[in-house]
Amino acid sequence: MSALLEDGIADYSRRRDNLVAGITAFADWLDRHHGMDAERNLRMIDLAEALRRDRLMLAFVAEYSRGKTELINALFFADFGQRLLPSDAGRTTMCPTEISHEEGHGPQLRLLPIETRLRTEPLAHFKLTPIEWSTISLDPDDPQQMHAALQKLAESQKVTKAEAEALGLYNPGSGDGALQEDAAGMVEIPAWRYAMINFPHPLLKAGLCILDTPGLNALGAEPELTLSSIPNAHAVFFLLATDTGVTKSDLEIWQHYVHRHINYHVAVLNKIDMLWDDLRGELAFRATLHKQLEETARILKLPEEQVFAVSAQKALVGKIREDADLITRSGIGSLESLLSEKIVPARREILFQGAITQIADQVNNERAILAARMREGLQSLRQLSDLSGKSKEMAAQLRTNLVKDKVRYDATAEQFKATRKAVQQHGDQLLDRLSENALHVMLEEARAAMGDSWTTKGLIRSMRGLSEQAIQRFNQAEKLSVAMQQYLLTACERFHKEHGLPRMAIPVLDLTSYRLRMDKLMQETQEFCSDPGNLLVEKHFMIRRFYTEVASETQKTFELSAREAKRWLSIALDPVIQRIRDYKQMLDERLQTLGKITDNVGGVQEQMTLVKDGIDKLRKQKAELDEIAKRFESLNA
Ligand SMILES: Nc1nc2c(ncn2[C@@H]2O[C@H](COP(=O)(O)OP(=O)(O)OP(=O)(O)O)[C@@H](O)[C@H]2O)c(=O)[nH]1
Ligand SMILES: [Mg+2]
Repeated sequence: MSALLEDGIADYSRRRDNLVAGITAFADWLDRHHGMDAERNLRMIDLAEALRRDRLMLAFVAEYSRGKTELINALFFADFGQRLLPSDAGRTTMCPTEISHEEGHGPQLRLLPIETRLRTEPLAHFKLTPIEWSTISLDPDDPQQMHAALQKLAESQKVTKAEAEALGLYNPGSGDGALQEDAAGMVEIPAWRYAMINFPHPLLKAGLCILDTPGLNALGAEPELTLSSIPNAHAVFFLLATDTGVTKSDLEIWQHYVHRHINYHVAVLNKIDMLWDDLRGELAFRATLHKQLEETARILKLPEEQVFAVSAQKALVGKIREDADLITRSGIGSLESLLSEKIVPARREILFQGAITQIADQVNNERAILAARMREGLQSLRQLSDLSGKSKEMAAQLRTNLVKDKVRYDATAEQFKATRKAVQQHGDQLLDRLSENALHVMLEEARAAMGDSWTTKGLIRSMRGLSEQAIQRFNQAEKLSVAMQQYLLTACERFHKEHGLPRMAIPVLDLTSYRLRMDKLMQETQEFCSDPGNLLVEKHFMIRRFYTEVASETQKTFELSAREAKRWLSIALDPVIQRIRDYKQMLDERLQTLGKITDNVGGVQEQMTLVKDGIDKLRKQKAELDEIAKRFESLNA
């Protein structure tokens, strides 16, 4: 593994660990000073856990035989001194392969049998059902054993045309590498539908997850890849080969599955070693390569900086033989820096921004609350010192004024109950819009509308209907989210303007990324539905699968947005309510103090000591919190 890439990933995991440590420190602080707030504490643990489990998904997408697997071998697995994942001429990787590290499992290869395609459950369901998979242990100390076990990824089997059709895998004449009938009337199909490799490589342990995909036809056959895995990957490497240039099916993959991708994507022109020619020399090579890079950028409509030239094979060989010149010449360094300097940091940015805004907002809120309480304490102290040596009437006058303030404040606090109720009602409605149940009803209705026949036309109609209804529901949820945030902001503003409470930072609930995901999914569905090719009766199987995946992806998006909304509801109100209560308590305490003085129960000095002690305690709490805040600031640097 290159030092650069290793550093990039190490830095990423170090920062992530620091962030987790910061969150834990804050949770601990809350626990000590706010007593047992179990729910809030659990939320912190959740957040820390989510960060620890965060994955950076990198997908390799291309037509078959462009060198995806070879590049993955060269980038990540050259240390094993051999070609670990099977890469060979012709179609090799038969099924999508996810490579990552999950704690709690030993190194292993899990394979989902192709026959599961006969069933209607989406792939996501199988991923959660270990019993459906074949598992083979991997021994990282024995590269031979690993190599042999991983050959399974290239396994295929021969079935009759009818069987292939039933599995939705027979699609004569569409694109390169389509599964064809042989002389005996048999079709060669993949033995496995999906593979997951769990492996303790440092990069994978640091949260990198790699998705190796098969070529065009296999891509289309598994809608989860095209509707979910690829669009949701953090970065996509799209591969081309110098010897084939940009073919029709390369372009189809690019346009359909990669280019519209909102996340980061680059094109990698592989196999540049095929242009190396000792007789023509370096200059001629550079000129040819330059021309091909320009051409690629033009066809793909991509800035030239986003087109990389490498030789995955020579990079792998160079690394295994420790031949520095060959490694340099292979161009692999450019992709390694891209990963360590751009992709990993960009992901870190997003991850940190999300977590830091969540936690830093809360830390700052606590700091603001402490600062306000300290200010109020000092104010009481000043008032008390003004009173010392003065008449009791003066204290009585102060008390009368304070009672008036308190009455006004209590009225506003009472009104806040209505705000709280409105926010909660909006929240409930919002969650209802996005609830699993609501979606289930929608799906059932759609299913009933199309009847038991699952006819192509019926499916298309119901898919359109489903997508329209889903987007409508999402819109309603988004509107509710805006309204409930506005309610809370207005109420807080009132406390600030009318009673001088400091302005509070209200956390923001932003559903934009989910709306983009919905929009894209809907666009995808509409395009699929209006493609006349998909109306053919034989496509019935594909449509049904697509429908299942659209439903499952919509469900996922609803679920994730609902989770965000729930989280917001559970964190946005508490600090405001607490602040309102704190202020009320402060007013009560002051009234009590003044009462004691006017009633001759306590001396001014005695009261001042009490207030001073209170301020000291707050100061200590604040110092601890400042330390925690500093940790977050250093993370942001
Ligand atoms: N000359 C040369 N051959 C390469 C290079 N990279 C890959 N190959 C060869 O190209 C063939 C296909 O490589 P794979 O890595 O299997 O390609 P793939 O894109 O994973 O193909 P599928 O798994 O079938 O989708 C293999 O024989 C590789 O050795 C390269 O940089 N130069
Ligand atoms: Mg491959």
